Amino acid sequence: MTRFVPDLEIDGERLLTRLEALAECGALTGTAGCNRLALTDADREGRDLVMSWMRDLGLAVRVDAIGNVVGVLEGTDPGPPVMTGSHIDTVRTGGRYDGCLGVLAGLEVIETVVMSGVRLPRSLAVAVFTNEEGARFAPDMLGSLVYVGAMPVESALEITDASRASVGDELERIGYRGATHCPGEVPSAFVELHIEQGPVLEREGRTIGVVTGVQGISWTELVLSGQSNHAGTTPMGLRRDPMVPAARIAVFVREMSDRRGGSQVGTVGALTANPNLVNVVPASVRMTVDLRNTDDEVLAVARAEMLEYAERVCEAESVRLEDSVLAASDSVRFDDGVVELIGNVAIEQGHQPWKLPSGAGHDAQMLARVCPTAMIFVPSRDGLSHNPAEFTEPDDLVAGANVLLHTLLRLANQP
Ligand code: HGY
Ligand code: MN
Ligand code: MN
Repeated sequence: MTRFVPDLEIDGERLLTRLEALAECGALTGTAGCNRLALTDADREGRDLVMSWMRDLGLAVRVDAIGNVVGVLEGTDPGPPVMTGSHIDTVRTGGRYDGCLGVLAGLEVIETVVMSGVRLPRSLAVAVFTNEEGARFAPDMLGSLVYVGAMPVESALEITDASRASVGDELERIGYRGATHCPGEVPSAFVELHIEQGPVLEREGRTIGVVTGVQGISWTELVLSGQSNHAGTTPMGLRRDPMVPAARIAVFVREMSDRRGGSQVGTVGALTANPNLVNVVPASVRMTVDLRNTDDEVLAVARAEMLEYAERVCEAESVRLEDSVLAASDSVRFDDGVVELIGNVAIEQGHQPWKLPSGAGHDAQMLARVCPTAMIFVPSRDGLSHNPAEFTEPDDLVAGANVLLHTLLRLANQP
């Protein structure tokens, strides 16, 4: 017998306590934030903690070949699960809610169902996807990309970080190179709860955001090679200094994004000189360019314009330019039915939901390739994220988890 129990609510205290406990793994001392880069010891600590909660709940827990962890509460009927989840890896100076809210709220929803004794037709699954951030191993959303079959696991395992450590070796080292096959089981639907990481919900005074899609993302690595030389003895006219075109490119990315307007954003987040010494004209400079836009064609033109400019300024300095793609994901439009369901559930719970696209990348944009998918946002204070001061009001965290609960209950009751 299956029934929809309208009065179920999550245990807010349990959710908030777990968010605090997870934030201790890789805590950035003196801040509220975390450094839990993918596949580091801190990431393992966080994974172990979340897996212990899944096991204590009696879920069937699987670890797949790219380290994705999936906990499943079996339904009464055969068939694919309704899935939720997100990631627990962070950037080096991350906050405590980015990704973690989606994983722990998903676990909380399942625990609420277990404690209620309600048996649902469909299974409920909560996933911890590997390396969503892409901060250590590019591209981002790597675990969910492999889960949906968009990248062979063999290729993903060979990806290396700046110290040449590979994903495969690091998974082995932390004990998360699992046996479960990739691609993973296609869910009947996927819903991800996440902090907005932007200023919109706070500006509009809304608690619940219904996410309509994710913008396109392009990450490019540029390596500019000139000639290292003595800072004091080398006349300016004889220099082949890669730092000069690098600086010009960084300013160009800002000016091009401002000029294009609309949803165009551009960031030079990483720039390293080699040998990076005060009295040496650099031999080379490695830098990254993150461009995003809701329109894939405009994004492609913006990237081409940036590369054309980079070639021009490098040539003027007799500097060699090498460019490579670190990440490229098209924009994604979420499923109208799931978007509508989330909006209806939010309204039933007394909210005035606000529809918006996501500026940040999420695992949901990969799951959207294989099943009906959408996301729920809750506000970020001052729109801040990828910053230890990232903060969302506890009431908003709990409100988002309750909208997730009833969205998943509806989906799990569907034949
Ligand atoms: O870069 C992103 O948007 C995500 O945080 N990985
Ligand atoms: Mn995230
Ligand atoms: Mn992030």
